[in-house]
Amino acid sequence: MPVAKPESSDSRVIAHVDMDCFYVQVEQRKQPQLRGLPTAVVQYNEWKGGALIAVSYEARKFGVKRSMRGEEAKEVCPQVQLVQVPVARGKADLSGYRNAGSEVVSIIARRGRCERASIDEVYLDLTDAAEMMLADNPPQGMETIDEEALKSHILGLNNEDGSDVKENVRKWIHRHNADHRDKLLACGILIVAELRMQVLKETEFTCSAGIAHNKMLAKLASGMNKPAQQTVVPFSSVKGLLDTLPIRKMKQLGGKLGISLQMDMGVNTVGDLLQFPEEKLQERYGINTGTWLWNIARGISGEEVEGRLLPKSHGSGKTFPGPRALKTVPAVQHWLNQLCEELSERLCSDLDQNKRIAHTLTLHARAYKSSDTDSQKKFPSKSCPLRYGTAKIQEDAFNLFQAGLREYIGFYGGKTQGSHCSGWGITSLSVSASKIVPIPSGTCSIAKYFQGQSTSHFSSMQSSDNLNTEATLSLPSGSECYSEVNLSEPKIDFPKEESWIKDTVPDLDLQEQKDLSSTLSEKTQDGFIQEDISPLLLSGCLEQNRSKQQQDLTKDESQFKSEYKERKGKRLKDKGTYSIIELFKSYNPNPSGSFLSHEYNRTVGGTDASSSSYSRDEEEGRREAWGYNIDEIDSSVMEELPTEIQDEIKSWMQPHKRRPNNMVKRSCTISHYFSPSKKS
Ligand code: DCP
Repeated sequence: MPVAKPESSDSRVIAHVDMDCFYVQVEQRKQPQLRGLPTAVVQYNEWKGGALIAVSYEARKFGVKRSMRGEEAKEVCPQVQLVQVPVARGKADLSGYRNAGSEVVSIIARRGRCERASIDEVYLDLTDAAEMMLADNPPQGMETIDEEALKSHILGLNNEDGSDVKENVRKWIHRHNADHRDKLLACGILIVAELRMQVLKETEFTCSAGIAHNKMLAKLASGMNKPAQQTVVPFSSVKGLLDTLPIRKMKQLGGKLGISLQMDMGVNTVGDLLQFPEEKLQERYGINTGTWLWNIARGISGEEVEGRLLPKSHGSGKTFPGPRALKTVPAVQHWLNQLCEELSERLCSDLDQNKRIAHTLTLHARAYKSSDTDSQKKFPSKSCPLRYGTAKIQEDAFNLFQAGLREYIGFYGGKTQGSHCSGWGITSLSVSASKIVPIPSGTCSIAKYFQGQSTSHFSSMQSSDNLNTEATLSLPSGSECYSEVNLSEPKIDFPKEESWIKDTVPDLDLQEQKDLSSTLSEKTQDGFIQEDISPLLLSGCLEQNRSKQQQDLTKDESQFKSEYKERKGKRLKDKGTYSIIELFKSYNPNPSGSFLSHEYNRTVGGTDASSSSYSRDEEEGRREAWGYNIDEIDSSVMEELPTEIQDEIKSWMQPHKRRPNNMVKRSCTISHYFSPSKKS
């Protein structure tokens, strides 16, 4: 039974905007003396001059390619300027590139629905803007056409007769007898040219663009003429474009499906697909894929521009190729801690700036076994509910790793007694946070969210076997600071049951999977810009999403379900905020251990008791016994808090509001969120 065809998308105007040699441009903006010079950005690993990850167009002319290492690049172009990617926590720090991408997105989004597709590419649905221009000020009647628009490449426009190319473009835009679709594209040409000029003016970055009637064609077109140019695909040129386009160049056909089409069906170009009836393609590849192939052969794609400026997930990953593979549990823990720290930082900034929270923590790894009969076996990805706070994320990620490792090496192979003879190696690690949803603003809601998050999903589990983590670290570089590794627990217990851990990531969609794999190759797809979120819009959103999350759970997650219900029930009954205290505890732990010891024991000590289990008198008495000193609040912690909480704290920090000895009044709402110091 064939699936429904997408509705005709011929009259949409979609642009795909792609930054030119993006990391190079970001570095050249930082160091303007590099502008115009052959330049490349290299990975921080300096072996053979580091791997090139971005190459300027000046350097490309000399034959410098992304696949090269710095030393090779110097051979083909001795004057090439190599700039190292910024480093933090022993890995590439992409935050500067992410933020630069956000600057661009915020400009592009001014003209229509915008979808941030990766760190440096954006889709824009210009249909409304184009229709409006056509109604109010159609290009056909314009006396002058912007120079940048005249430089557009219009596929199918005959420029081979020696005529003036710009003049041909001008005529094409001015055609009164053009059909509606082409008139809309003419508007798209003007709007995108203007946007690209605006991007250059405001950010100093150049970009290239494709303008067509759907996302697929716009994406294909944007890469055709680079840098700083735009390419248009009129409806009449679609067939000509696809007929000769190598099949593997199509999005999603670069992998196994593309290979199968070539090997099994003899399809080398997209045009070759036209010979197969839809049923035949469905028979071979399944109904949906078959129909999708039939559609793309004809340039049909109903995919919508999603209207998403913020990332769907956050990820932090690192690869450990060849001899740098991690071979001991402590080495893995060290790097996991770094990755989790970065992830936690980004989650906090997302919470602060966008009032969004993530629900799922996932660990991915690639591994090998040295004595392996089953070398194809993949390290299983694992996920669990995400708890906020660096220490908790680190703890949970490490537990996920151990669960994955146990499965990977087999139950009894789990005893790795030596630091170098574990028989396995980890060649890449990544942690990601997904299922990110907005939360209702206001301290009460935030408190509600954080409540119930403090108990580890691992802590209540019985252990049945152990991995002995040797105190010796085997880290890839001798320069690492070993003393910072937390090895406080020499023995790591594997939980017996893992029903609360999800295998793989069924809830991540294709884009997110791509995000994660890109993270591993140090190219992330995400980024974010600030967005105003109306409290009204957000109201009730958290609970809705939680309900949805519950629906998504599979049968074997019944334990997590019941834990969730229990916590939810407690949240409804209890307005206390013990868990957010946990969050702060992990930011600002007090070495004396007295910091929040009372609260901490109640939540983490395994009982997961809620405040409702206390009688009112007990509760009042207990509260009276505590206070917190506002001078103890670390200002760096403050900055990471939701703004509402910050405002509340700031108001308490104003001198006229301060109580003697800086003790916060017990009735203040915010006092519930902070670690009290016990009155002596
Ligand atoms: N990137 C990376 N690792 C890769 C590929 C890319 O770190 N394997 C980074 C560096 C790039 C950025 O992502 O600057 C965008 O990648 P693109 O593939 O879009 O390439 P560029 O923007 O560098 O060049 P182009 O002008 O060809 O798009």
